[in-house]
Amino acid sequence: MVSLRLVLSSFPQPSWRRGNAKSSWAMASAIGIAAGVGLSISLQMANSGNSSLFKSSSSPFWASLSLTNAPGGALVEPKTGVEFPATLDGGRRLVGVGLRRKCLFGLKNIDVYAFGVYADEEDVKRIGEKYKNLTVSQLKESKDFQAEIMEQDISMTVRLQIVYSRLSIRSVRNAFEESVGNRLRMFSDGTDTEELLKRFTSLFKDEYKIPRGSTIDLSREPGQVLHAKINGEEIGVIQSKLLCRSIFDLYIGNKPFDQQAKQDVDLHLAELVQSS
Ligand code: DAO
Ligand code: DAO
Repeated sequence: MVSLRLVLSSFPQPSWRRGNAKSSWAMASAIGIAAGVGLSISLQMANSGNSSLFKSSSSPFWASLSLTNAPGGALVEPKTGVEFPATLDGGRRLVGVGLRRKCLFGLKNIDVYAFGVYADEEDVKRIGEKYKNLTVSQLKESKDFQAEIMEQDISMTVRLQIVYSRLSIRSVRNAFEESVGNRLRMFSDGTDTEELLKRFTSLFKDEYKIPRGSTIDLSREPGQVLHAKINGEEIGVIQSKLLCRSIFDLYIGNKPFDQQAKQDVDLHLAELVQSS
């Protein structure tokens, strides 16, 4: 029996994500389809807080993560309905989800991918040790803490789930050269950024296919090593602190793709530090 797990995004979601009309539409149509073919639907109320993964903890961090949760701990990006697991590779915790949109020809915005940001719990706690005297609301605003998360050797992953159905490798390469290329130049201390950019974009082989539903994991591993995987298969590894920083800056830097996602990440990292 297939069970569809859906989130009622219209329920109050103060710190995690706000729902919108689109996800309500998606939910309504999913219900319609499921009813038509006789699937069993179990509706998870967004604020029920009954996640089996998190219910054993009473800390504010886990409590707020369970707001949009389904059994097993998965979380849903509300505008696209894309689901992200609560943990990756054991110790990496989901700390925010968001949406990458792109404006085409100055005319219309397309939803390109939903993303989830994951950080290694132990690494974050280690960095957070010296901020223990701050409250969660002070820590989530701390530029020093944010800069350390960005630059220190903290294992992190951003998972991209493609939602745009006509994505070519060529357009990925172009977008990457623009978004990451700008940041490489901005943060460079004199390193040859063009060479670094080419080294990375040469990993995007023309024969790769990334249809809607594909998963891309970009991970910072110990020693500032960037790993890229498509659907779980490694396509390349590059050691570069500058490249790691430039990629994570897209999601949690000063001009992130999704401002709400960055705020969620800042809050949940702060709660993670204070949750022990
Ligand atoms: O249809 O050619 C087109 C326009 C597509 C724009 C896509 C932007 C790509 C953004 C980066 C995706 C990274 C996985
Ligand atoms: O959204 O502008 C952007 C850049 C996102 C980073 C995309 C990295 C893609 C890495 C692997 C692609 C393989 C085809």
